[in-house]
Amino acid sequence: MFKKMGVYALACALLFAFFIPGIFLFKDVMQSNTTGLKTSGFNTLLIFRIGVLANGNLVYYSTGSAGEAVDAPVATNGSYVGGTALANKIKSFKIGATSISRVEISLVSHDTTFQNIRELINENGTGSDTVLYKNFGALKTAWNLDAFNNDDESVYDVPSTLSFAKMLGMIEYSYSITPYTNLNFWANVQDQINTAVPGLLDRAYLQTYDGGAGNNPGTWQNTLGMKVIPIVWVTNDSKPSQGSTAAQAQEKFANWYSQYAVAGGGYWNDYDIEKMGSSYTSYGSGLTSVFQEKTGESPPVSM
Ligand SMILES: *[C@@H]1O[C@H](CO)[C@@H](O)[C@H](O)[C@H]1NC(C)=O
Ligand SMILES: *[C@@H]1O[C@H](CO)[C@@H](O)[C@H](O)[C@H]1NC(C)=O
Ligand SMILES: *[C@@H]1O[C@H](CO)[C@@H](O)[C@H](O)[C@H]1NC(C)=O
Ligand SMILES: CC(=O)N[C@H]1CO[C@H](CO)[C@@H](O)[C@@H]1O
Repeated sequence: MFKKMGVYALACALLFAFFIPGIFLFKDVMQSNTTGLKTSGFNTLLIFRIGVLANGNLVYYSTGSAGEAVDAPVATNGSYVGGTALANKIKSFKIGATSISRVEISLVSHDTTFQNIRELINENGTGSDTVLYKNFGALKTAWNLDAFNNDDESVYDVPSTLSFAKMLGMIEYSYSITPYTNLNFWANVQDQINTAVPGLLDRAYLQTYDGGAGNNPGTWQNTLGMKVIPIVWVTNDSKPSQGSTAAQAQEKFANWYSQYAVAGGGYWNDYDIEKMGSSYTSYGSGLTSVFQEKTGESPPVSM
């Protein structure tokens, strides 16, 4: 079995049982550096982003190399329609020489996604015969997904958030959040979701840049009642003041780990790493060096 798994995967499995190094995929997964993402020490990829249309159908919205919008319908009327190439690409993240063990899809309120979810649930509920249920089920199967990531930044409707989380739990998604503000809403959601289905909401990523620049991981952990995974924005030419080099990020992670014993760390986002010619290896080791040192595990061996 060890031989089949490969030394690389085995070492990663041992190492990554202890902490969470993640990265958000803002760039179209068909155009980004798959090898860089799989072999730089990350164990979690968050695909940014899936939109929910008013009729419950799902679209993958991302950004191409030249900054162009990439919009691909992926689930329609209960069936996967995103194509084999895209499905194979996403499934490949967890296959072969890789440190990735968890792939999440992120939904954000830059569009009407969370309003649509609220309307769909208010009208037809979350039964297994609804288009919402069937589309999320079809996407999970087609992409071999592990978790759903809630990045609601404006709607903040507790009842539909709870119903939707329970529905995703029925389809066997794990559930995570990526707040930047509104701590009381998220603490309430954490409490209600995990009271209804213990352990369903298992990760809280925390934005520490831009609107969330003032966030203190210790304060969030205390109020949320769970460990957080602070997210840092990599070097970027859109808001340079919000960017961190790999060395600066490493220093932040080290401080947060020693002060608050955070559960890991991560980055926003791969598009900027590639656009700015930065190194996945350096950003990856900004995480592994901090958390691995603390857990006393040896680094993953390369193939
Ligand atoms: C992809 O990332 C790896 C690891 O950082 C790097 O060695 C490689 O040069 C990158 N490939 C491209 C095409 O940029
Ligand atoms: C949606 O799927 C149902 C059941 O598979 C089918 O009866 C219906 O015609 C489909 N509707 C559309 C618009 O494709
Ligand atoms: C609710 O279900 C009915 C019956 O299947 C359907 O006609 C209607 O479009 C659904 N509403 C929404 C918002 O999807
Ligand atoms: C994630 C993000 O907002 N990236 C931005 C970084 O800067 C470039 C250039 O301004 C933008 O095109 C990206 O959208």
